[in-house]
Amino acid sequence: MSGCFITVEGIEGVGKTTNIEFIASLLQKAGKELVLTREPGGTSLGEDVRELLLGHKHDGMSRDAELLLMFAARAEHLDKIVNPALEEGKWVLCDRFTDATYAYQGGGRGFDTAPIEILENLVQGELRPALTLLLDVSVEVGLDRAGKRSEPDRFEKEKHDFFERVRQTYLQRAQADSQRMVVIDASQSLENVQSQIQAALTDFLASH
Ligand code: T5A
Repeated sequence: MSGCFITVEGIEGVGKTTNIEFIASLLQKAGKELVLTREPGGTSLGEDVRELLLGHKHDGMSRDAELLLMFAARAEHLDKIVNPALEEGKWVLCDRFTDATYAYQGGGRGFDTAPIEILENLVQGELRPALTLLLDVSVEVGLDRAGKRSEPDRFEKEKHDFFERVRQTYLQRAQADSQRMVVIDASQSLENVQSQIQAALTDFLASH
């Protein structure tokens, strides 16, 4: 038996961390044995790579190095956490995955889709999320929320235009793959956001 892979995406401050425990609790109530994880990170090596990517020690890192570090962390994460859990029939809920690479390194940094697809196929084989919840807010709201919470990391230091391209890339991907990606209007109150999430999960669980 194989499990099910669900991801949560969106720009900075959209509410992924706030909502992920809620999503986990809904899946557990539905009787799913769940592994909760995140990218970049999720393993010892991946968390070290996360430090390199988000910290300021390597401000000005080349975009090639950034892209390859994302996929290096992902390769380890798939090998150690995600694939073993799915093979055991568990459900895996992941805070960000390869849609973030298309959005940040593709839309944000300007990489063509082709090199990202090559790395995606190399590192993931056929694995793709079965469901992706895309939490969407305007860049103004997202950055305002993120700024109130903590000091800006290496990505959060980017300018408004960068996040606008990230957001638009996410929305274009959702439009092109609407069976898998469900857009949640995360500008609403937390209660409203969670009822949209619950509706999307109820639909998904009815067929899985
Ligand atoms: N990255 C990642 C890439 O470039 N490529 C990749 O392939 C991958 C995997 C990771 C960074 O790495 C980049 C993208 C990222 O820049 P991260 O920590 O995973 O960083 O992601 P962040 O977006 O930085 O996480 P944040 O914690 O900033 O944002 P969240 O988790 O979306 O937001 P959250 O839940 O912390 O909420 C922010 C604030 O808003 C409030 C919360 O209480 C909190 O204070 N809030 C609301 N307020 C009002 N109404 C609501 N509905 C609210 N929901 C939340």
